[in-house]
Amino acid sequence: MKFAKLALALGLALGFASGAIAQTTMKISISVAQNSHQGVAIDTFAREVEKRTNGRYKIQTFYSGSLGGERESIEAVQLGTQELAFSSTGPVPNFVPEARILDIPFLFRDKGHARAVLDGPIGQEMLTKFDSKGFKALAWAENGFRHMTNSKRAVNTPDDLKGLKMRTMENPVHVQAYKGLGIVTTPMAFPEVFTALQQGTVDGQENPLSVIMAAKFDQVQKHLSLTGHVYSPAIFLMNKGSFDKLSAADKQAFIDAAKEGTKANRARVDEDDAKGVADLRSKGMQVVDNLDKNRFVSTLAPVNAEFEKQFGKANIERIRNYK
Ligand code: EAX
Repeated sequence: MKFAKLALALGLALGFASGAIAQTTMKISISVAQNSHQGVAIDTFAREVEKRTNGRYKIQTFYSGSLGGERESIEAVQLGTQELAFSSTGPVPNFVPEARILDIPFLFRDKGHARAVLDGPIGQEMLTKFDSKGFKALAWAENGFRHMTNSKRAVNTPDDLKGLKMRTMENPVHVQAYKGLGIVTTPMAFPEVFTALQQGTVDGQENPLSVIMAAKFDQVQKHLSLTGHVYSPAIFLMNKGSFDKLSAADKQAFIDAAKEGTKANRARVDEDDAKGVADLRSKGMQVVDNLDKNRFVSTLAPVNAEFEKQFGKANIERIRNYK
């Protein structure tokens, strides 16, 4: 026992002397709670970075918007006051306009389609668009298919959305589309949403089941409609300067750690999607799970024509038809 302690002390002393355990600490943040698909993403990432760099890099994790909302976190990463952030693509187009195309409603058939596009050439090429804006985009991950909730009425058809005041993400594509559905849009950072719903500043909001559960929106929203109107990607972002300072091996370690984070994140989204409706019903929400999506798609036809002009029909088709 004594010997072990002595050996440990000696080892530590030598380690310090040779600088072998010099440690750099970096921050990563999310806007939702730790017990969520995003929490497992950054917790896994932090663990894997430490493991893969033999503890030379330590990742401090921040949850629930404690360092600010997603736009603020991305800004901080761009400036370098925070090394890393994990975010939905909500505010991303304000930094990297090329990413707008991913937030078009009814673009992806299902999660398998979205994951294949993001992991394939289209998604991987888009990751490189972040470089010139001060970011290293380490990997795509997932926020999930978004569904609508509100405190006023059951939403069965697009007509039921007319005049509903809904919080939206600070995302120009969402705002344009939701206006096309007759929604009164109120862009707002996520950390303010619960209070806005509670106080009735807005009637509703839209988010994946993972977020609705993690944020306990069932406490302030009565109706949920499984609109699945848009797929919400997520992304691991790092300050470009911080990334460039890493050795080649450490760069790879960070990228691989992010990929592990994505695996854990997607598995949790699948779990949440499987149990979400039953869970939210048991907490008192009234759920419309059989709406006719085609009616929403056709209501959005004029907006979609606009998107085809803005982003190029061929670019949209390339994503739609990706197998
Ligand atoms: O990233 O702002 C949003 O609605 C996001 O979906 C949420 O913060 C999770």
